[in-house]
Amino acid sequence: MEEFVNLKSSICSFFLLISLLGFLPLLSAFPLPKTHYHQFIVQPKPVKRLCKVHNIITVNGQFPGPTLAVRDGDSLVIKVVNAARYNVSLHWHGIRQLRNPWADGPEFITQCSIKPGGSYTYRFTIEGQEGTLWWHAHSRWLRATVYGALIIYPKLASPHPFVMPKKEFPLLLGEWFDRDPISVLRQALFTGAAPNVSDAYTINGQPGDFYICSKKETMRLAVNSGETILLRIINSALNQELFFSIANHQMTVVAVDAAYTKPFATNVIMIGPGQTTDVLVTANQPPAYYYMAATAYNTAQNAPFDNTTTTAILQYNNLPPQQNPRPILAQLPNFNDTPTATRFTDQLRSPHRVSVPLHIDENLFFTVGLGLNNCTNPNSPRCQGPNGTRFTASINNVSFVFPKSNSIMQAYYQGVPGVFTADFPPFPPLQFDYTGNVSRGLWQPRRGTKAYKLKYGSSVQIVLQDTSIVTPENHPMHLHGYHFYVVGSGFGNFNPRTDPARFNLIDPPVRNTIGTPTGGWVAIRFIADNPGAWLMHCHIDSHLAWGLAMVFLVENGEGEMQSVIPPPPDLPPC
Ligand SMILES: *[C@@H]1O[C@H](CO)[C@@H](O)[C@H](O)[C@H]1NC(C)=O
Ligand SMILES: *[C@@H]1O[C@H](CO)[C@@H](O)[C@H](O)[C@H]1NC(C)=O
Ligand SMILES: *[C@@H]1O[C@H](CO)[C@@H](O)[C@H](O)[C@H]1NC(C)=O
Ligand SMILES: *[C@@H]1O[C@H](CO)[C@@H](O)[C@H](O)[C@H]1NC(C)=O
Ligand SMILES: *[C@@H]1O[C@H](CO)[C@@H](O)[C@H](O)[C@H]1NC(C)=O
Ligand SMILES: *[C@@H]1O[C@H](CO)[C@@H](O)[C@H](O)[C@H]1NC(C)=O
Ligand SMILES: *[C@@H]1O[C@H](CO)[C@@H](O)[C@H](O)[C@H]1NC(C)=O
Ligand SMILES: [Cu+2]
Repeated sequence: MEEFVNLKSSICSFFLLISLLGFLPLLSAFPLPKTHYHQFIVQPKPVKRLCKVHNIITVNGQFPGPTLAVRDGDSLVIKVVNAARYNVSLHWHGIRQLRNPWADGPEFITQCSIKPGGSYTYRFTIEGQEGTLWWHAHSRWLRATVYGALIIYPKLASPHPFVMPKKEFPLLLGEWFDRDPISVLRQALFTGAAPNVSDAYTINGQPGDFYICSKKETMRLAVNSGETILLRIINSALNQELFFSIANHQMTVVAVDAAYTKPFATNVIMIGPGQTTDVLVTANQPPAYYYMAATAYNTAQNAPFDNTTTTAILQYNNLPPQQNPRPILAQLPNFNDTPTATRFTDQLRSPHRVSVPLHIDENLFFTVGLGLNNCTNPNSPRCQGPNGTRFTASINNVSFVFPKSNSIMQAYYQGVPGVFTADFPPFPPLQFDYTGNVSRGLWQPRRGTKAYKLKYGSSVQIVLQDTSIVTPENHPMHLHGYHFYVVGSGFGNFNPRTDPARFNLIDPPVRNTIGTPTGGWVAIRFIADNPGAWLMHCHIDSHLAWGLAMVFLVENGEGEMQSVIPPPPDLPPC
């Protein structure tokens, strides 16, 4: 730690000296990347929400956790100390972690978790990324309360592609359980039924005016009439896609998932767990208080969901005297308004022409969806899913089972057999009418810890196809270690003969998490230029727990800079 401090203070005095001498132009001509040192203590903290005190798991006692703010090119050194009673690991969502899967975080994929009393230092460098990302626990359901924003500013000399407002605010949308979220998961995994839904949504940890005992703490943003602000909206909810809007104000979308977009104006955004959306908002309405609100976009049929609404307040400074400060209500779409969700996502475009891979080496077709496991004794307390079954989920009919005693990356790197197999299927074992009336006999997937190997540098297309098994549903799919181009999407079954002709190969958006439309498909492309073991999974954590995941094993390339770096000495023991 001492060397950190010394290094930091010497860098600081260097900067101080330079600026004192008035050499700022020199500094911006040769911007120096910085290393940011942080200590994250994972610890319980009593927090009162909805009239009750819960001892939640936090980082440094903060909820939401600390915001990390860095520049492109900077490095982060984050010592995570586990002072909680759960195993924990942290994931830096959307950071590419080039050649450095050891810092990615998902437990049993790239590392074993940090045991209570243990610690692990995540070290990584931001390479060519700017915008809004976030970090969260990637172990069981700890991310219900263990999350925070990760903001990457452009390098010193390089401007934003839009006029950067003076004021900016991260808005972390979350989900609050009026009980210990780990026990909610534990109960669901025992009974086989769907987990209890949350009791509130939150904005920066606060439920807002529409919930009991919450009004005093509602999150407020003060704005001056006429000014423009940047909102960095992050969906950190555990299990729910959300609509977000602001009363009487349009939003101009400028980035998603730390990738800039062609700006467009909208009254509402749809944001899935794992995704981020940056919007500009101009305070161009009569001075008053306006609600910012989020509520569920829910596509699963006959399934209970949290149908409450969270709010924060956009409040104008200098209200005229006697102005009634009761906030103006925000308009939100109906819970199942798929046309509005689709209209929003269909508008996303990269700002300019981008270099989409045109020649495809790996043409993958993945069915994603739920399933039901039959029980020998349907009356068992462990079979409380529909008609005495247990819920499951799969990709290409393989329900992913996490290893229990090693991580896939360590097993791969050290050549330890028996942890996983590299035979994940590139297409479903059976062709059927995926979004039609699927015969009940096909609803039970097989279990497996399977990875799919990719050659370094290969160009990959994945068509993610939702199924109607149990229910059609929008699944927000997240790929670790990469971002990808979203080249096309549609409803019904993907047609390989006609649909590719409509792909956007000019200016498709770049993302790290993409919703598979309910009863539809989405196509993504990327170059496999980052060696390592990379999880792809549904970011609805109940689906992840049921097995909606798979792993890409990207092999080392031949060049010196194309191989995974050696694991750090303090990687947690398995
Ligand atoms: C933590 O993980 C280890 C295996 O890595 C397991 O043996 C232990 O029971 C876990 N502890 C808790 C508290 O979950
Ligand atoms: C889930 O909800 C049911 C019904 O409200 C309740 O009995 C049960 O205790 C809840 N589960 C947990 C883990 O709190
Ligand atoms: C929300 O769901 C509850 C039951 O789950 C129901 O009683 C209530 O009417 C619903 N509210 C709205 C606004 O749909
Ligand atoms: C459960 O059984 C009932 C009656 O046989 C049937 O109508 C329903 O579709 C079944 N539900 C599921 C999810 O299989
Ligand atoms: C779905 O197929 C089953 C048998 O294949 C049939 O009994 C059922 O009526 C069909 N349901 C619908 C909605 O078409
Ligand atoms: C599971 O049970 C359902 C209805 O009871 C049956 O239609 C289906 O074929 C069974 N699936 C398997 C894999 O046994
Ligand atoms: C999935 O695999 C199981 C077991 O092999 C089989 O019973 C089922 O029909 C398969 N379902 C699909 C959709 O391929
Ligand atoms: Cu899902």
